[in-house]
Amino acid sequence: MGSCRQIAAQLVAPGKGVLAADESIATMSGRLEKAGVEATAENRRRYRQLLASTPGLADGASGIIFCDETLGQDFSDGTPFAQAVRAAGVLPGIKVDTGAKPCPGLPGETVTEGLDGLPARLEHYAGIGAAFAKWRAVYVIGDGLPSAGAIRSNANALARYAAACQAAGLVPVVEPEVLMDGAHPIERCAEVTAVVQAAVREELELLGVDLAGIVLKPNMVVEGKDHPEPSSPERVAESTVEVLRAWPAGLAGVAFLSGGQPPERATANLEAMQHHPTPWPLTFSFGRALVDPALAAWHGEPALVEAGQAALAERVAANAEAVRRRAQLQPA
Ligand code: 5MM
Repeated sequence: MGSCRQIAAQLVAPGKGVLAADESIATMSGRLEKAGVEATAENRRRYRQLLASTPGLADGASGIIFCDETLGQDFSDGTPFAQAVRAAGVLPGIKVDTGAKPCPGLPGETVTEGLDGLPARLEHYAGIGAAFAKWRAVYVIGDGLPSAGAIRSNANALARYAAACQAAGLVPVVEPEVLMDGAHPIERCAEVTAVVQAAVREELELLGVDLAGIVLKPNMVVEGKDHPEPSSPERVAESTVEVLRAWPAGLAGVAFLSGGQPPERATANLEAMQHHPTPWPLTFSFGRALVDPALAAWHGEPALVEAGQAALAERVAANAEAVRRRAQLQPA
């Protein structure tokens, strides 16, 4: 447990956040094709190498999350991904869920799967160098949704995953994501996020998960993406922190997902969070808000690897700068 606490603290260390580059093969393939890149295993590998070998990545990134395919791949020089990023000062993580799947009894909702055989997979991932893991549960806001069944089932799976990770010496990143899909106001997102997180807390407690050895990866509290009026960063920060206050001071830290927000908005919201004194650090574990500009700049061209890396470096630096504001606003 001691090492989980230490690694969790490293992941949310002041001025750093986590890069989520763990899109499943299907999601990554779709994003490559949209960028005009053929969706092959080799192109997915080249793209992840571009991200992971970005010069200076460790200045703002404490960790990088991969999917199973990438963790089994090597850099072009033959160095396995996990070793290559460790050598660059970044902790490798692994997405261990097998996806959000439709669930009988819960029409229109999903329960995230991946518990079968999990302890053996965790042992394997730890053996090849992973320091932490990630599991994402997804909740939709709709008429009567999310249902109590989806909230409870996903919370239970997240807790079972987290307990298994800590038993294997891997830090669990616990990701309950309330989606931005819909036209709901920010208040509805706050209400749902609070209920979802309360269930996750209860299940974590029931399974004896050490909160000082996990990183919570929640959504920011924002209005639905079809809502006519975007909330200000100050409003998002206030609403998000208010919901998070239910977590005990012992939690290692919070690293937000970006959820489809434009990169600059996610950064502005993250910066606004730093104005609120909290017992735990508030940082980033963004996927799209960090990598979308890099993928667009590279779009598969070998001559544009540096341009892609520059785009990623720019977003990582902006978010690291946002979280560094905390030290100025709240001197220890
Ligand atoms: C990077 O995408 C992750 C995996 O997605 P799929 O398994 O659905 O392909 C995803 O879990 C991601 O880590 C989080 O959603 C955070 O990413 P965003 O883009 O929301 O910041």
